This record gives sequence, structure tokens and C-alpha cells, in this order.
Amino acid sequence: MKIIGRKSSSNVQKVLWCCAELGVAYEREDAGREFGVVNTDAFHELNPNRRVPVLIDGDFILWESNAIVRMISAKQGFGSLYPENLQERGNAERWMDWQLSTLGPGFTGLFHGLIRDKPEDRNWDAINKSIETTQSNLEILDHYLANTPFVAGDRFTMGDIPVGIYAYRWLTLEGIDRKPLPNLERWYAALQSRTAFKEFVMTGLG
Ligand SMILES: N[C@@H](CCC(=O)N[C@@H](CS)C(=O)NCC(=O)O)C(=O)O
Repeated sequence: MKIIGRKSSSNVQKVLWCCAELGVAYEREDAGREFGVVNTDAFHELNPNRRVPVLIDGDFILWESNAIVRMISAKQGFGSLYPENLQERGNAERWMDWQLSTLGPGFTGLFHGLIRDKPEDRNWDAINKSIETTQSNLEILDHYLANTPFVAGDRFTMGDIPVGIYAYRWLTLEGIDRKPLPNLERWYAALQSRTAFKEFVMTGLG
């Protein structure tokens, strides 16, 4: 199995974290940002969106990070990362979809503004709006986590992966006036005790 994408990408990190949790072996090739590759014709054949990650498993090709996490979890972690119980699985899937539809898009303005843009180029209106949106989105997750240790229930599952990566980014970014999220912070402390999270996610912001 081959994973194409740079280790600094939040979407690639989802897949690397998932594989590490399951002890799945893979090769990885750098692509994206400083590594280029995504603009080549060969990469376009793999993913016409020109985005990472891409999974190559034999002659099967898959892009979209959460779809890749679901597939690896179903194949190698059925009953663990991929809940067998349909309600647990529904909860896991719901928070994965919510990350893509709601949390991720709301976070882009602050991440790009504070990490990618030069200080003189920062659009503070967009950054502040994104901070406000993300705080209020994470309050939804915090409220939910008041009644459950992990997003799908009592155990860590694939559902914790996409939102866990955003929790790291939110809680480690400097220069944000964050309001406390006690349930989310308790869940985040549990993620931080996982070796795979430390190795593949807690690697800095880039
Ligand atoms: N919805 C896609 C988004 C993929 C995406 O936007 N990837 C970013 C990295 S996080 C990318 O490829 N950016 C271009 C680059 O790195 O050159 C997914 O979840 O896989």
C-alpha cells in the first residue's frame, strides 16, 4: 500500500495516524506544497483535484482523506477503529463528515491567516471571523463530549481522527483568545496519550 502526500498536511496526517493505530505497513511518497508533484500529469491521473493524500492499494486508487481512513479502518480495524455497532459507527461517521463540512471550512481563514500569510498580509477580519466560527463549532463538540469519552462512545475510533487533528491545531496555535472547552480538553488529553497521535499529529503547524 502506498500513501502519497507530505507529512505536514492535516489530511495526510489523518491517514498516517490511522495506519499507525492499526499497525498497517505502507510506503509513503512526499507530494504537495514544497515537494510539488501535484501539478504533474501523472499525479492528475491519480487525483484530478491535485490534492493529497492519495492511497494506492494494488490497482485501486482512492482520494479524499476521510474515505481513505474509513476504508483502511474497515479493512484492518473492523470492530476496533471501525465500529461494528451501527449506532457507534453512525456517531463516528457523523463527526468525520462534520469535520469536512463544518469544522474544516470554518478553520481555514485562521490557519492560513496566522500560519501561511506574512504578518503584513494578514486579513484580520477574516482571521477573527474564522476564530469566532471555530470557537462556536468546537463548543458543539465540547457539549457532545460532556456525555461520552470519545466521539463514538467508550472507545477511540476512526471518528476521533479528523476532529482530533483540528483540536491539536486549535489548541496549539498562538495568538488566539480561546474560551475554555473542558470536555474537549479532557478528550484531547486522552488523544495526547496515544503514541500514534504524538508521532504523526503533534509535529508542529505547517
Ligand atoms: N477534501 C480533501 C482535501 C485535500 C486537501 O485539501 N489537501 C491539501 C493538504 S491538507 C492539499 O493537497 N494541498 C495542496 C498541496 O499540499 O500542495 C481530503 O480530505 O483529502
